[in-house]
Amino acid sequence: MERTFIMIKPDGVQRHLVGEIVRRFEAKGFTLVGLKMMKVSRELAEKHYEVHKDKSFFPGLVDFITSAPVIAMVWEGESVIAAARNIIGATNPISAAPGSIRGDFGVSIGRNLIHGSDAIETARQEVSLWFDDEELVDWEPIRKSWLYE
Ligand code: IDP
Ligand code: MG
Repeated sequence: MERTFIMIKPDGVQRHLVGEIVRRFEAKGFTLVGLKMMKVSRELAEKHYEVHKDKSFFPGLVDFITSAPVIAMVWEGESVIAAARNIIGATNPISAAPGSIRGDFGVSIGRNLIHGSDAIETARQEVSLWFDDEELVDWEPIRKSWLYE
């Protein structure tokens, strides 16, 4: 079963949207297999966003991600990586679809509430960057046969 790394960014925590965001992934049908609250070190933030290190917004992005706690999560399900990107919405909340998290709760690209892995390989890398194996829980949700044919 596919897994993806999802992080509620400091603005999502500060705006008390943790429950609302978790609810959307649960209600859709995905399974939570890892969750922790943490203050992110500069080292981890820089590694996570390494692909953007030459962009003008990179220093501000690292400052932002390290400014207050985040909620790091791993969610599991069929095609969860792509589905989570849809639940999250476009990078800029102004153009994110209504009904998506960024579309419903954000107004600024630098405060877009949530991160989600964008592909199978990045999901694998990000899950192992943020979580040790023993922090992830294998379990069988009893609703599974009501979610999947
Ligand atoms: P994504 O989060 O939708 O995958 P990316 O293009 O990978 O978007 O950018 C990573 C993060 O960098 C964004 O979620 C956002 O927080 C930040 N970011 C991207 N572009 C800008 C920008 O133009 N200004 C400020 N922050 C930006
Ligand atoms: Mg990205």
